[in-house]
Amino acid sequence: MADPRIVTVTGAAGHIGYALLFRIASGQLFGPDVPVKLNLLEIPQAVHAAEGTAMELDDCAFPLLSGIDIFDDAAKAFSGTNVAYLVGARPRTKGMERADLLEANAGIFGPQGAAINAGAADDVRVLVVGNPANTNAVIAQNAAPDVPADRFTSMMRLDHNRAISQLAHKTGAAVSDIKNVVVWGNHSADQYPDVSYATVAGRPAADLVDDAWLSEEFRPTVAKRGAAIIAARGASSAASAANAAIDHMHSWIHGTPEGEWVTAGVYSDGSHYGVPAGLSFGFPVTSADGEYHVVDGLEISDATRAGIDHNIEALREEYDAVKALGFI
Ligand code: NAX
Repeated sequence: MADPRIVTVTGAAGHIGYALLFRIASGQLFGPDVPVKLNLLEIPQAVHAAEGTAMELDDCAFPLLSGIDIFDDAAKAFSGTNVAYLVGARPRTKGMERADLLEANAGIFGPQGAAINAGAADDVRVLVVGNPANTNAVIAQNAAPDVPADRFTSMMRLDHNRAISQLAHKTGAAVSDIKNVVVWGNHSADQYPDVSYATVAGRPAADLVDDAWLSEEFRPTVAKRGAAIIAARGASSAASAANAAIDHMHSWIHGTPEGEWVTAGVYSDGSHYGVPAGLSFGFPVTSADGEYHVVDGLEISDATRAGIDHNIEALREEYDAVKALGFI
């Protein structure tokens, strides 16, 4: 059997952590022949709760789980890490300004990026889930100058999956018949879910749905789905977020099918669709040979252009705020 892959999950005692760890340990990320070692990172107050999760992982007797360690020290938690899920973040609390939120999260994602830089494996892949995910990914990436910038990604896959599902419901098609939706930009209400290139059982989605549905139902439903889940469950998306986190990393490691793309928040090098360098932006991406590649050359309508530009503006404001605070 291969050597164990080391997966570090921050915020391991939280809701998403609870939904994510068991799926990784059961082999859904690397496949049925690859053992996994889990490193759980938590703040000191939550270490005991993480121990409870580790006890349950033990009780599953997963054949592929070679060990679990729990840390409250990022340097130790990221030592030798192949896959890093940065889930734990500082939530926005009442009265908190955006700058306060960015500053609090920079205090988490900066040191974690530095710890990844210092000790992670050469092939480390990072997915930032904790919000504001795109800008937290930028902060972590800037703190890791020796790691290739494109190893830092942010999670847009839940938005992508939500878009697929809404289009499937509307057209009566199976989810598996929907290809090539994309959610441009930011994992926030600013995002631009787009079916311009999507197909439904091989037919252009644009022939099956009208503009009124797209602007009045589809885009707001996808963009505000997180809030709708909170209103219904009384808690934020956890299992669907963990599922998307598995999907994102699975596509990255194992590739995407020929002719199909997914959405990922990836490092912008400034050469795609006018998105400035340095942002972590939701793009259509394919994956091959262990790397994500932005799908280039798509024809961009005026509406999509406006959607992309709106997201550039939103993410650039966050970027500038973090820069002004001295974190990047
Ligand atoms: P929880 O509050 O249940 O768990 C967060 C955990 O992170 C807690 O156990 C906390 O102790 C831990 N934590 C806080 N600071 C830490 C640090 N410095 N190091 C290690 N652990 C730390 O939140 P949960 O529901 O699990 O959500 C986690 C994050 O995912 C939130 O920021 C949330 O907004 C974000 N989400 C992102 C999504 C995306 O698509 N990008 C979708 C789902 C989710 O809303």
